[in-house]
Parts: sequence; C-alpha cells; structure tokens
Amino acid sequence: MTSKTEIKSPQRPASVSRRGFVGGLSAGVLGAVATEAAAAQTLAEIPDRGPGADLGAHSERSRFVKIDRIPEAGPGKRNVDSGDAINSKTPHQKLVGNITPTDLHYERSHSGVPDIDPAQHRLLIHGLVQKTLVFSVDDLKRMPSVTRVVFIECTGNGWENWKKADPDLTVQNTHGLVSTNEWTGVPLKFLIGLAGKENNSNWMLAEGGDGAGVDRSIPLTDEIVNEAFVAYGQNGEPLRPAHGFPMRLVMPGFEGNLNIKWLRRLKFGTEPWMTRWETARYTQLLANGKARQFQLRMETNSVITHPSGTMQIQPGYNIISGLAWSGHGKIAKVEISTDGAKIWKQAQLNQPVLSKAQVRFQMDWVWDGKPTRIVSRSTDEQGNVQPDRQSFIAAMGSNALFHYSAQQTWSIDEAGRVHNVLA
Ligand SMILES: Nc1nc2c(c(=O)[nH]1)N[C@H]1C(S)=C(S)[C@@H](COP(=O)(O)O)O[C@H]1N2
Ligand SMILES: [Mo]
Repeated sequence: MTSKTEIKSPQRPASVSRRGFVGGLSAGVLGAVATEAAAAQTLAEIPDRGPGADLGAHSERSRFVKIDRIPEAGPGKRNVDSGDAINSKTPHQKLVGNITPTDLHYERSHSGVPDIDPAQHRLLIHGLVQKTLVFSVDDLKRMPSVTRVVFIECTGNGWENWKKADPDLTVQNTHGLVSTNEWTGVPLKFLIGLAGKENNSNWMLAEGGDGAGVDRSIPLTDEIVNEAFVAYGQNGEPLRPAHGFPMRLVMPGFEGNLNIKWLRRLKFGTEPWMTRWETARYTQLLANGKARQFQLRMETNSVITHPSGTMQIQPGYNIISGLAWSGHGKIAKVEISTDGAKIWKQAQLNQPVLSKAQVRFQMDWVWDGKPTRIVSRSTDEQGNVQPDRQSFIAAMGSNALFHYSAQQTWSIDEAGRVHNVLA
C-alpha cells in the first residue's frame, strides 16, 4: 500500500502558472517528493494481480465512483420521490472537463418520458410551406447531418437564488439545470429547403409527442435558421428517451424549453401561436408588474464548481475550477475574485472554447485560511459581462423565476467550509 503523502506529484502543465503551485508545495498540501521506500513500495509486486473482471457488452463506472443526478420538484423542493420530480439535476461538483456524460445530462420533462417506437414515429412539416412533408427517423438519418457541442439550459437554472440563499445548497442544486453534450442531426435549413418555406412565414411552431405536448413558437431569424437542427444523435449514439428519443429540436444558445423533445411537427406561419407555454408559462414577471414574453436567449453565465457549496477545503494550494457559457457565442474570458469581488484575476480556459457550449476554467489559489468569498464572472465574445447580483436584481426585480444569471458567490469560513450566499 502506498501512502498518499509520499508520492511525487506529476509535473504540472506549463500552461498553469507556477507561482501558486510552488506556494502550495511549501504549504505541504500537495504530495511531497517520494522517498526511496515509497518508490520501492509503489513498484512492489501487487499481491492479487491476476485476470480481472470479464469484458462486457458495455462498461459501467467504477464501483468506487458514485455520481448521480438529483430529482427535484422546483425551487426549494428537494429530496422528493422521483415520481414527484419535474427535473433531475447534473452533479457539476463531481464532473470534470467540458462535456456532461449522457446519463448525467440534466433532465426537465413536463409529463414524464414517453416510450416511443422509432419505427412508428413521424415528423410532420406543414403550414405555410410549398409541400407538406412527413419524415421517419430513417429518412432523417439518410440526410446530410451536422454535429455540434452545445449547452442546453433550463430557464429555471439558478432559480433557487432569486430571493434567498439556502447556505446548504450544492452547485448541483443551484446550477444543475445546464449541461453540454454533442448532438447530431439534420439542419433546420435543409428541412426548410425541402418543404419550400413561403417568404412571409417567419415563425415556426415546434410540438412534442409527450403527454404535455409542449409546443413553442420560434422566430425564424437568420441565426436560428442557420443554427437549429433536428437531432437524433447524442454523444455518438441515438438520443436517450429522457432527452427526446427518437428526435428533438436543438436550438443553440436559446431557452431549454425551445429544444422540443419527442418532436412530432414543425408548422410554419406568419405569427406566434401564443401557446400556453408562452403565455401562462415561461414569461417573466418584471418589477413593474408587467410580464415579459419571448425572452428567448440564455445569457452569459459562469459558476465555480470547485470549491463549491458543502465542500470543505484546506489552507494552502487549491485549484479553483468551474464552467462558463453564453447563448451569445464563445466565452472570451472568465475572471475570479477570491476576496469577495474586490480584486479580479483572469482564469485559464480549457480548450476548445466553442460557441454556445460550456467551457471549463481554472486558476491557482493559495488560501491563507481566513474566511473569504469566491466568485466568478464571465464575458462573452459579444462583450456581455455576467452581472453581479445587485445590478441583476436592480434590472430584473425579484418577482421573476427564470433566466437567473447573476454571479454566484461561495463563502468560505475559518474551517474551510463552503456555503451558498447572496453577494
Ligand atoms: N416535448 C417536450 N419537450 C421539452 C420539454 C418537455 O417537457 N416536453 N421540456 C423542455 C424544457 S423545459 C427543457 S429545459 C428541455 C430539457 O431538455 P433535457 O431534458 O434534454 O435536458 O427540454 C424542453 N423540451
Ligand atoms: Mo426548462
């Protein structure tokens, strides 16, 4: 058996600054230089080394790794039976890199997950088009495809922190309604070309085949016509049922609820249909009592995932790491403050930085052991800066429920315990 403190730490990538690392080494938090005994122990014969477990048809996580989504029933409604859940959140505090594993992509389904036989499923294209068309999944698979890594974010992401901050929330509770996957499907533009859209049909209704039959009106801007697609693939395999099998709309950068799952029709017309999802639901109650409709784009956002809510850190070297994303395009930079938003330093972005996808950021930090607050703020390529909470609430009021994108602050107490706070 090897002892953790005796193993020599691997060489740090040159891209991460040396200063914090050296500081941490002297504080003795990372592994120290290996003694001869530790080296010999590491190379010693492994007692039970023999044939391992049989090879299987597919692989599972190590039994030592426990990572789960958590079903919730809305803001403040945690620890519910999965039958009462309206969503299930991504455990960002336990993930690394930029891509969310398929089974941990958050899920938001208004009336459960339908069991759809792809052989029976059809996509209808109708309304103000020259030709009404019906496609099977196999028809779509025979068409030219696009593959793109994008985030999907529920408008409810962050809703826990609109009014108050429960100190015991994890980043899974506060930010678990955004995930990033690679999606493959047929460009909307290609389907529109086949059907022949009339010039005055500037809106499209997308409807799902689930019990709720979620349907949304989508304005056909150039950006949306060029970027939206009907996906049948997710991280290299058919969509999972929870995420719209056998086909869903993917709308890079826009509200999660526009990414219609179990897609059964696209109807073209001149005006929005004013479905209940865009009148009763998904409107924003502003400070003046009026409701804003069709706030469709997701804003620039970021959150520190390590260290984050309910973790406990040690004085000395700590890596700060998190995720940033924007519905406007690429993330240009992420800054981090470790002194409660007074001094900001630029974090490094893990490549590739993709448009409308989450990107991981990181920064070295040596914690002096004194209570403090850490916070991140992102800026996208269009120059949009993630607002602090005060200016966000000043602009939006606190009646609203959706599109919360203010900076997330974590407090660290003298024992190194990390809590959710409102700055
Ligand atoms: N047909 C249908 N499409 C739907 C929904 C739904 O309930 N039914 N939920 C929407 C909402 S609110 C969100 S946030 C996203 C969630 O996608 P995901 O479950 O793949 O993460 O799907 C959207 N598409
Ligand atoms: Mo959503």
